Amino acid sequence: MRPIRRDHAAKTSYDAIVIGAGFSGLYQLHSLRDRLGLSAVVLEAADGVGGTWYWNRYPGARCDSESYTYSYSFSPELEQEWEWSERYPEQPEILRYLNHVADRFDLRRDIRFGTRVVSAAYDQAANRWLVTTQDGAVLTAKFLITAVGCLSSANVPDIPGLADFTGTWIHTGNWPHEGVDFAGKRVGLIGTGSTGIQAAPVIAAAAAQLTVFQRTANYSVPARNAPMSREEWRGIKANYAEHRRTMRSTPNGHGFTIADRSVFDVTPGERAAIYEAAWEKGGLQFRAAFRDLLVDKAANDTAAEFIKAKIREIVKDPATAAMLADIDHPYAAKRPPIDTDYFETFNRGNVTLVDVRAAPIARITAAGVRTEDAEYPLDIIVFATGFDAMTGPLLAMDIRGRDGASLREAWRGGPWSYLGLGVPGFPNLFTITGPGSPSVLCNMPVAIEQHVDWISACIAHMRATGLETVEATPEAADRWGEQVNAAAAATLLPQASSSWYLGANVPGKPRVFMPYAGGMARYRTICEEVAAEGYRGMALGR
Ligand code: N01
Repeated sequence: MRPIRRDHAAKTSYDAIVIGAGFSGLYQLHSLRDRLGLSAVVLEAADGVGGTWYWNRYPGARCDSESYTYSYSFSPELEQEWEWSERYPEQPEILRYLNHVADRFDLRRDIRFGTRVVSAAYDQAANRWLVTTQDGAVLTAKFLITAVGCLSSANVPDIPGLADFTGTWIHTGNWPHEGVDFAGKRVGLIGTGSTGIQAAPVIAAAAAQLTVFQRTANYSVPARNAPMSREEWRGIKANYAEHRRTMRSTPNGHGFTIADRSVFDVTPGERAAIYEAAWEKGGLQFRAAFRDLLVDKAANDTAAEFIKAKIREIVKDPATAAMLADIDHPYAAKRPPIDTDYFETFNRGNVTLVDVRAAPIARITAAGVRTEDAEYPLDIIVFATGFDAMTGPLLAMDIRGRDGASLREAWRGGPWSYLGLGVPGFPNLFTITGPGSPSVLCNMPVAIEQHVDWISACIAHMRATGLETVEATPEAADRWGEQVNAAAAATLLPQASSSWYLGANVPGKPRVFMPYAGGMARYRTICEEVAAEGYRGMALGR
């Protein structure tokens, strides 16, 4: 029997409001509505589902998790019916997958598209969240769940003169749906993070000229993307349960485990052979070649040197190679990109690398980009300049908790959260993959499903026991903050001083290491213990 269609235009009161219809919001809606029987609505700014994969349509956009691991695990039927075409899924295919999920679980009828949330305020007397959308509508719910993603607030740097540019400029995170025609164009690409590294080879192949403006040189390992065969899929599908167990048991939620050996357990010759094999295999797995790469600088140096030597070997022009290999941070201390022919791209006759650390961009002119020592005429500028990560998407909304206190104010010194899930002073607000959780340090679907399951179980518990409010206590958030800091300090991650993990890419943003670096498996156990101990660290009210 088909469910009765709800008239969203008339309905304004729900048990739960979810913000965002990406990976998180879709599963959260399914969990609340179809498992717990709650009335729930998803408010989504875009005209379709997909979140990050709806917006990031830039050329070369592809996931760096292996496709069989970049999917939901909650439905064995879904698992069996979907096959990815490549080792790493491309953006259009991921968007197809998420649309398939939305249809398969009949989710669209409870999603309001084209609906941007501007504010949310907790009404203490009524124990309701009042959520206001850009068009002025007000919806209310007992529970408010943010599913806004970690990397959804595009960061366009405030470079003087951008308004004067007579060509076209685009941020990769807001890519036009109709695409961009690079044929015959002089293109400038600003940024060499994961996005710039994915986009550069594809733009170079289409454009007349590509100028890459590099401020911080970056490591990258070949993805070794390839089509996947029916045989491979048969094997994966037959062993999905085992794959999922592996993914849940590792620190990073991927389908591989970290080798249980130190860089210094092996001879230099053996080490070189291990790195060579990992380079040939490709992908993020490179960082799992030894267990101490992310915790011991001397160990990390060996991986860093290996990759730098590869860059010098691949890139023919020695000056360009030197610029690309002049990397100032430990390997994987910034999110490590993987690529398809990134370094090879600099061997093309139509590609130029410009060092904007040596001579920074002074301004954008009507004709292009002017650095402190040269002018680069351009038709198109592509900003691959990243995001106001993790806190940005939450603080883009005016969220107010008890007594009208604002989240922006509460987080003035950096995110203050318990488990990255709940914020003191903001009852019945849950933040999926919020700051303080493993999130971006984990294969995202694994982190997302763990959060959605935990939140859904918490709400089910409240309903079963007649609880009305759940709220992180300040003491628990303080203690968790100490654990987040300690986990980061035990690794080399904070050593990348320009990293978005630290908020360092956004002027004025507090420098706080935001994700929990203690590992997804450990985090999962902590969350399970918290729940088993009656939601330790959370105040529960009737
Ligand atoms: O952004 P970034 P991204 N002048 O912040 C430079 C995920 N992702 O979009 O390092 C000149 O990493 C900046 O330079 P610097 C993934 O988690 C995943 O590439 O600040 N340059 C840097 O080079 C990733 O980490 C996939 O000195 C400026 C670049 O812009 C995250 O998204 C694919 C500048 C920004 O790099 C973000 O990646 C793509 C300026 N004023 C992304 N401002 C997958 O494969 C900034 N830069 C899943």
